[in-house]
Amino acid sequence: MDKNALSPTDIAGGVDDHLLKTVGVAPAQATPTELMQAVAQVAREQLSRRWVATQARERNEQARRVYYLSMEFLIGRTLGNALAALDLGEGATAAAQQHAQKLEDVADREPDAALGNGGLGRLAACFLDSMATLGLPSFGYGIRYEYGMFAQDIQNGCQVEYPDPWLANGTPWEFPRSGVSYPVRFGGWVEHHGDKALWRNAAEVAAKAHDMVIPGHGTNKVSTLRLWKAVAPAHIDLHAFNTGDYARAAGVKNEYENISWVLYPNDSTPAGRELRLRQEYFFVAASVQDILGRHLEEHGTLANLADKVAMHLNDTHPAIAVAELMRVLCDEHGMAWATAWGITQRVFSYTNHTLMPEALETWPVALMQHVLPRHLEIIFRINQDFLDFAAKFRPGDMGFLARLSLIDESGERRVRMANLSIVGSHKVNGVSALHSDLLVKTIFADFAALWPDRFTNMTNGVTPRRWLAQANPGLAGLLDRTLGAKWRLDLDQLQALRDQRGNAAFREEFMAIKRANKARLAEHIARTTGIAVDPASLFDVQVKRIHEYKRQLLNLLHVVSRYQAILAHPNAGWVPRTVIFAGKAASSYAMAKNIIRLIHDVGQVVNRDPRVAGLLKVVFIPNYGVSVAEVIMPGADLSEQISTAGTEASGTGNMKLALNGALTIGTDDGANIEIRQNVGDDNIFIFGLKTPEVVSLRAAGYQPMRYYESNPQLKQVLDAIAGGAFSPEEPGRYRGLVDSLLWGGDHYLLLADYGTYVETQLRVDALYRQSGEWASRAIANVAGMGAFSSDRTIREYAQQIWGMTPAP
Ligand code: 26Q
Repeated sequence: MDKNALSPTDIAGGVDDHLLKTVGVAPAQATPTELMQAVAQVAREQLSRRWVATQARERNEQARRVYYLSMEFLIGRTLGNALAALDLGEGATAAAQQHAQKLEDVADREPDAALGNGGLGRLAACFLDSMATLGLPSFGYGIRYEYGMFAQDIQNGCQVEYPDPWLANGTPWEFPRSGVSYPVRFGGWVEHHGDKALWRNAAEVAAKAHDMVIPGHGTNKVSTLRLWKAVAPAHIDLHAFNTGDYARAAGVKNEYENISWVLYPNDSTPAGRELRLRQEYFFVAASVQDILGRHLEEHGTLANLADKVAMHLNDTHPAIAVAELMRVLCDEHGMAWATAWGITQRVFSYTNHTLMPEALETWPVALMQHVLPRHLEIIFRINQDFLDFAAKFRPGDMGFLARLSLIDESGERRVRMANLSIVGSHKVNGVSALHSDLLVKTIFADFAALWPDRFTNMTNGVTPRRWLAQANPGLAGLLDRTLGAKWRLDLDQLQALRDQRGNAAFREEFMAIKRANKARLAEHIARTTGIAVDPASLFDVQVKRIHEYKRQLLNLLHVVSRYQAILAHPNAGWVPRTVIFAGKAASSYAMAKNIIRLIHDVGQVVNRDPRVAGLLKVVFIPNYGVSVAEVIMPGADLSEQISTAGTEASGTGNMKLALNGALTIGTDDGANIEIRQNVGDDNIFIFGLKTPEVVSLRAAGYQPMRYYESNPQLKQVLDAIAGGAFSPEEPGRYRGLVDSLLWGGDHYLLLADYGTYVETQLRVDALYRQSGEWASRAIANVAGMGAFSSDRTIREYAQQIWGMTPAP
């Protein structure tokens, strides 16, 4: 494929060369970390070649490009993926062997690039992988956070957060582009001279580009992730510096550079913090300058911008780009407002990732006036034009206009970033069929009435390279032997596995691989929690951010029920289970942190009770992230996707788990519905209220107490938790948590779904006892997951939203 492909000898030689010259150690004495750095350098050189070639080609072709604007890219580790994409895996394995090391241990030394919170950030990383693989001319744009997602430690059962200094030892993967730097301005005021607006800013910071090269698989093409670092302008507070007041000079420098210091956690409610707004504008302003600069270099005019540039908004976090592009086109390039607006709407598209109204991003008008005075003016003008148009659609309907307005006028005036994104885009999408349907029926119904064709669906996907080939080499090997290697680039080929469901030898091999993956996961659990779990037990897995709507607490109610039921009926032939949780709680989200603590407290009691030994274990794996997920996904038997129907936009962990042969127990929510359609009703456990039933139950006046009073099993569970059975040293510890269910309205309807959930878990047991049947259904899950490759998702975006045709 690659005429520059390196032989194993070249690779081993390159590694030794880099150990000596780049890392600075004697090759014979290299530690695993040093070896990791040297192997990375060998890959880096090849990436660099591909980057230069790709850029030259796209420039020559004057290609249309897509720019994916995202505050988050949850990349994880790069080495394993880069070696696979560059076809250097075997050579690197051999090179490591020459140093008496295993490549797996070497790769383990790389820190995760955790520049994201969860699903949205990881989706952006999967999309980059697919854009590169499909050869789509593309850039990701984001922030080079000095500190990524916090590291989670558990102390006495409680989450403790530590900073994530992922750059402390440098990273071999970035290319600092010293020549690519743009000024980004903040604050001040606006002067109007005739019809000209002049923004007199108060402050300015430099945005410096740091690129990560994203290799495509099965192609020499790459994509670029360009991350911006904030750097104080050189002249900053020269006076303090010259008078020897270094502390003050450093303080001023920090005030500028803190913009790219740390990733904001996804709080239960979005924080209205000024620094977050500065972050959003900072990376948008730098990206827009970079994009327009490249366009002008290649085309010499902005008139054809929309023919050559697509900019995608990953949620509303970069929505200020709509106002920024208008500002640059009108104020800096003298374009007429209407012309600029036509271009802007053709350039932008927007993905929404949440239905929950309280999670929609808004900024106080007063804050925006202070930080971005010119942008606020532009937003007001966009709003005026828009409301004039909308008023003709439903004359006299003031409620309609108030809901559509870019400004929320109830209470403290706020800018609605979702409204700005919709008005400024030609396409708006949700991330699963149900979610996209609910968007136009609920939070965006008024916009859908105006512009029905603007709204569409793009069901999420995950990259099979990381989430199957890399994470699960055992299963990947079996697939290669059965189907050939092409499934990596054409995941629909997994369909052929359906024929293997009845093949006893195949089943046996498939389950042997699952057992080995479970043994590996059990080792990870032992190492990180000190708890010994039995790989022969059913591994029941719920891994995701801790959120009330995701209902980790419902899972735990089942665990406690099962514990009590085993005690009551010890000889009922229980299927041994290990219930595995992992996930981070936002630092300010008290209820989420309390749920983590309860999981630990239940574990403390259950795991030490000899009466349930061998039948039930509860573990919480600390510091969930991409690399931990790569160990968990392949080792799961059962995937818990139990959000209240209508709350989980899509989910992507559900896809990773099913792709690795876990059966799903889940609600009729997000992408679970499409997973069911693709794997078949018999191969998934769907339970609980459906979205319309959730709506009508709430409308009828949901009374959680009724379920408590009528279900003795549920009553026993809640009484035990509330009474301190799992916190004997502080019996009242979970009174408040239980009260929030019984008296606080149980907003996410745990008690309403509890009964069917527990029943369904018994059906899971029954199937697991028939190991051949279970294997057949697990295989059916893998076979049905072709549709959930992010390659399919990106093809849809390219064709239906970005106006691009990827190579077939
Ligand atoms: C907002 C304001 C201030 C600070 C942080 C935030 C913030 C940051 C991250 C708000 C939300 C997020 C992340 C949301 C997210 O991950 N949503 C998930 O997106 C996935 C990909 O589409 C879906 O699969 C999940 O269903 C959805 O929850």
